[in-house]
Amino acid sequence: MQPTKKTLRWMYQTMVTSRRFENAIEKIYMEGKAPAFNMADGPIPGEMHLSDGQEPVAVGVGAHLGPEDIVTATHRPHHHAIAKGVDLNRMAAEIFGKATGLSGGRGGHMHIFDVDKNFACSGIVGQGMGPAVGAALARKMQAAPGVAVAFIGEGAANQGAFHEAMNLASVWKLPMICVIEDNAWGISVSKKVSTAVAHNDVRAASYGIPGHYVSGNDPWKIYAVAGEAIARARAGEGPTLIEVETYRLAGHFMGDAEGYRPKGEKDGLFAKDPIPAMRSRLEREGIFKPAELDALEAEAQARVDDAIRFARESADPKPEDALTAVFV
Ligand SMILES: Cc1ncc(C[n+]2csc(CCOP(=O)(O)OP(=O)(O)O)c2C)c(N)n1
Repeated sequence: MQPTKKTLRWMYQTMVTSRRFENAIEKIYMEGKAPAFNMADGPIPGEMHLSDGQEPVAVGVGAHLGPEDIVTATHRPHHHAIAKGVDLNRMAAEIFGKATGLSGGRGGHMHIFDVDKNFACSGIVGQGMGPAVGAALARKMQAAPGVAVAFIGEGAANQGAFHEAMNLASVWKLPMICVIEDNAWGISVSKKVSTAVAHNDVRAASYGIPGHYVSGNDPWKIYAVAGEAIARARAGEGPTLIEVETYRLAGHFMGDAEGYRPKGEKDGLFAKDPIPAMRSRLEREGIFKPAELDALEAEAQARVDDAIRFARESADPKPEDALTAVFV
């Protein structure tokens, strides 16, 4: 299964939008956080986990998803949210803690919820597995169209919730896909010392379902493997487990000194940055001319600038609204 030119345009532009958005967030996040790094200061309070380098996973899978499909993501959710079509202005406002944010500024960057787009994420590692299985079960019981995709990190695959959810998804033959983003690190802990198997796709055997490992952070390969798994789920044939090798170009969160990285690792990862790599393949194969790609990038930047402006100019939540939407 190969992406069409139209799909490739969307994939490339979505990757660039995600990266430019994060570049902007990264800069603004540091405002007001010097000389002492206090997470609560500045226009973007709280922790910040960037997904730079992991964009191919979001677009390779997201290219197969429609509005009826559900995505549960992680504490590193921006690329997934953008690929699922979450409103960028309201997402930016949520990250800034503004009243116009998706949750009125209550959630922040790790809690991007968009009911209209069937998108959710959580700061709790492995949390999205249960809701993805629940959503897939609901679709099946209601004979409604739609698959559920749970994105998790490779660290989360050692969580109990992962195993319980995969087992039930298989027993009930649910339209669910688990996509593990293997960026090699769970905070500062290397996968090599935390995980008993080299690649988590082999764990699919424990649930009697297909498992696939995709190397190289390659958008084309991810697209092909995800397409097969999603078609299988739509056909009522049950879940699939996919692990994708990807790269975390940033620290675990902003403020991470990354002293645990072996010397030279980052340089090696930046040399494999998937965005310039995709651009050069698109040019080399004559799929897009450089000027067309420049135009796609300019459009992505304009969209990001607009979202940041919207977030900055939005009002803070009012103290008297603090208890709205709090269930007691
Ligand atoms: C249940 C739970 N345990 C621990 C944490 C603290 N924590 C936050 S991120 C993280 C590492 C996650 O690693 P991984 O799943 O590989 O995702 P990545 O950060 O690499 O995207 C941990 C342990 C948490 N948020 N939730």
